[in-house]
Amino acid sequence: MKDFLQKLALCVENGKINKSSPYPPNMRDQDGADELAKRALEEGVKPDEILENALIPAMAKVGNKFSRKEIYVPQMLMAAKAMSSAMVHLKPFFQSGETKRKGKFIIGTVSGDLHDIGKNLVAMMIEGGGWEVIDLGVDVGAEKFLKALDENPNAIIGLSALLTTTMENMKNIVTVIKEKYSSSKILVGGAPVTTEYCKKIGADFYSPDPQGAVNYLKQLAS
Ligand code: B1M
Repeated sequence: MKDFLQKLALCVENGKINKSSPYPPNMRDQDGADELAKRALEEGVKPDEILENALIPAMAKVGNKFSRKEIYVPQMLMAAKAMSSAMVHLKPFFQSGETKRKGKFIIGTVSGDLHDIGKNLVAMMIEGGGWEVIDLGVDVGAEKFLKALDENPNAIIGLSALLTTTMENMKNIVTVIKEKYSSSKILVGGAPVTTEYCKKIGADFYSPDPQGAVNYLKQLAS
């Protein structure tokens, strides 16, 4: 069984989505994350075992390689897609409550900003880290974040910003959230954001990349 999960982990690490996917060329015509996750469940492997022993370690490896600049955005996106194709089979078990997730994470790109590639990568990595992700999309203002928090009061919040012109909206969102939920944890990121800026606006943590975000959440959950 261990071999089986190792194969699945390798598919995620290398971005092998399913059998018909031509990427990566050296895994052509082999089963991908889609088929292997489905088969694992059919053979009685528990969904949380698949997540903990295959998907999460594979995505952590991907995140670390990306942080070390050993792989780039396209490879990371393929890995995230492979992970998502496996998650399709696992999700019903998590949604039914039969299998528990580590917690909830609400993420969005701040108001005025339509960039979502980095935000999506962070969301996918965090989902791959075993969390339920509520993705509010782009151009998200304080009210929408508050509404999501009202519905999920213990969730951790993630704000992404790519534009220097609208990153100031991050400050307003953090202020409004902290006014109502003073103990909430807010993680910020995006190209123009820095640790200094994070401190200045009263957010809790800045991560330059998705793996740092995953590590922060892991630390909060322990
Ligand atoms: Co725009 N754009 N863009 N753009 N765009 C930039 C950001 C810009 C730097 C290009 C430039 O001029 N050199 C510039 C901003 C300049 C500035 O603010 N100082 C810019 C501009 C000006 C604009 C427009 C205003 C252009 C115009 O219309 N005149 C306009 C704004 C629209 C709007 O948002 N209101 C605009 C539009 C667009 C497109 C729609 C065409 C497209 C976005 C498509 C999309 O996202 N779906 C686009 C793109 C693609 C870019 C560039 C080329 C690439 C951005 C990107 O996706 N990078 C960008 C130039 C560049 O960066 N070379 C640029 C890859 C992505 C993986 O990185 O998002 O940084 P990034 O995410 C990283 C980290 O930052 C971190 O993790 C990710 C992986 O490491 N991270 C987090 C991100 N969020 C995080 C959250 C976290 C933690 C980590 O915790 C919550």
